[in-house]
Amino acid sequence: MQRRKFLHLSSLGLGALGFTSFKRNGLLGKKPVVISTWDVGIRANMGAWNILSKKGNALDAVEQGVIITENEIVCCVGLGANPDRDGIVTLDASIMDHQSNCGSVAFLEGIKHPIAVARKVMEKTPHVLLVGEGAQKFALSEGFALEEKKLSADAKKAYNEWLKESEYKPVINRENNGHGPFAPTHLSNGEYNHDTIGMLALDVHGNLSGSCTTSGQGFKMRGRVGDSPLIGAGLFVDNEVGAAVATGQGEDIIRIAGCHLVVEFMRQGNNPEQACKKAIERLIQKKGKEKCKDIQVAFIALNKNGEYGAYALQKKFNYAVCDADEKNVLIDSKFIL
Ligand code: SD4
Repeated sequence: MQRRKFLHLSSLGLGALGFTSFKRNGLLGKKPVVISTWDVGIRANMGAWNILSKKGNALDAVEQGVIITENEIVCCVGLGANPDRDGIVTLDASIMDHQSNCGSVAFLEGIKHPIAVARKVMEKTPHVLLVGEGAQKFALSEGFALEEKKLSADAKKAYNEWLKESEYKPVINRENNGHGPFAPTHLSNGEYNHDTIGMLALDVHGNLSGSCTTSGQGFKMRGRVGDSPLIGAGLFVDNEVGAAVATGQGEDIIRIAGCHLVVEFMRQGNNPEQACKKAIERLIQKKGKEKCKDIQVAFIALNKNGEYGAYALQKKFNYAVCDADEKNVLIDSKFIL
């Protein structure tokens, strides 16, 4: 089931990653590694690797990595993403470092880089989570620009399409098959139906950090906040053990405190893949197999030794891994259903 696609960086026009100089320099300490959700992670990993390969720290790497995705209008993350039911894009993001410092923002409008605001919340406030108007006010006070309230062309098209039916019921975020009411009308290639990137990194100093940024579910109820900005649900880092980040149906990730659970399973001696699998099994146990058929939930995890793994409820979840040996590869996750 696990298939590795070796992506040729040159064919992607991405240039040299610095792997050779990394090897030549013979870095001491831990071998850095970065992993991230979905195939957009391939490009995001490049930004993170740029920092990790120069002995930079994991926190900078996970911030700069996902900023690349937030900048990509073609992706479902950031201000180019699908709006809520009122036609407004609202963003959630979180970040956590090796000292268990964390920061997040939720229901944030008009700011291009929520992950950078989340980091400011972590570093400059006594709080962990700022939401809505308060989060935006804080961002502006920190010098972030207020962007024009305008949907991207793709999001506008998808929203207009959704408005035809505008079924006002809880969203079934089926991210795995590209069909159904919330299918990826947003993108032309028909492959994507996800709105999130989560990233975990281990740096040469042996420290772990993680980040997660999302527009949440397209056409969600106004004010809805998912798992991504909730520490312990969408993201968790414990530098003694490992780190995990989630994607998929946020409500179901929250109900099992998913990422904290994955890290605790690693603490009990499971490797990252086993830990992710056990968390998915817990969800099935709580929710029932039948009700799990219409949702997707996936976790990726990285432990202190640089071992990584993932598990999903359904097929068609993949994640990108970048380290000095493997280069930058996309891996199809194992799944249960
Ligand atoms: C959420 N977990 O807001 C996010 C959605 C997601 O790919 O992961 N989409 O529920």
